[in-house]
Amino acid sequence: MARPKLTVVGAGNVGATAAHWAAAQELADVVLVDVVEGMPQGKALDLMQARPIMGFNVEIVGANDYGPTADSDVVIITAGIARKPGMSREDLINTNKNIVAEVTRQVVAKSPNAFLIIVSNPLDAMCYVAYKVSGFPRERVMGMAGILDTARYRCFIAMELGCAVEEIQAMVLGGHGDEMVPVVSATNVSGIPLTELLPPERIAALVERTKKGGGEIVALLKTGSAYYAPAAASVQMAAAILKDHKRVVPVSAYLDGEYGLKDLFFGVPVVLGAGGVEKIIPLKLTPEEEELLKKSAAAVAKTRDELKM
Ligand code: TXD
Repeated sequence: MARPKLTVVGAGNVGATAAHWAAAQELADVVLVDVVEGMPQGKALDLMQARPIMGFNVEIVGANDYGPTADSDVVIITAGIARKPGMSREDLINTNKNIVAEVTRQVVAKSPNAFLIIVSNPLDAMCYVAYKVSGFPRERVMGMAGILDTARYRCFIAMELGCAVEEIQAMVLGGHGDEMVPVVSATNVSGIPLTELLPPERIAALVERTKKGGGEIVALLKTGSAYYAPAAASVQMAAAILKDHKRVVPVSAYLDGEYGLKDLFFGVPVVLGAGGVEKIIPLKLTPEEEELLKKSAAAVAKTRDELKM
């Protein structure tokens, strides 16, 4: 039986790291595409040469064209520019809109049945671009943000409590911007509500750090944004689809009335499996959380409108 094919467009920090992790877990054969001549080929060859040492057996190829991507099962799109200190994700909109539109056109011409996982920022708006340009059904177009933001939140809680990260169950919903909503009412530690383990002011501090989690790393790196955790989150989504894991995770999904929102990509809990976004799960929120989610939706809708699509 042929192995599945995963294409990663943009062989920069997130893309190359995603290729690395996908290959290391033998998830699929990997095609790395970038506009920079020789770079994706070089990274692919380097990864191929890591195989005898690390002991994984998949093919990794690099390309500057879409020929080798034909009939991909899943395509992760990371192409575009990343934030530098002082920039918001929204500052990237004009450059990345054109890049994501062009990449999507090329991808769908070769892989009409693929699932698209968008990573480029501003995330929810770039999902909208890929959705419109691809013409794919909404189950097959989604954005990676919620798994990453939730991982940051879980990480900060585990650090605070001095317990294993696996014990923290949580959800960060809404747009992938400063208005994202870590849902405290849905946060527990092995079933114990977080509110029973930490005082409100400590929880508020962890929520705040989560919301600014991407910016904290941009400020430290100075030349770009985070990539290890973003790549890991993207690969988890690809794995959920390729292996029909039916994970219940937050992703940016196209809403058509769910959560009271229409024609908008927004971070919500979904079931992610072989059918892509198989189900959007409604969540009971506190009135305060509802209010925060509304604010986040307004910010995402504003960015979508700036696309003029
Ligand atoms: O949570 C999330 N969704 C995110 C999003 C987390 C981390 C990074 N996030 C965004 O992903 C970030 O704001 C950027 O918009 C993308 C990619 O971030 P990365 O850190 O990987 O940026 P790099 O290292 O600059 O890589 C981008 C690559 C680079 O090699 C370019 O040459 C390439 O994209 N690129 C293209 N490839 C193919 N086709 C076209 N047109 C193209 N244009 C640029």
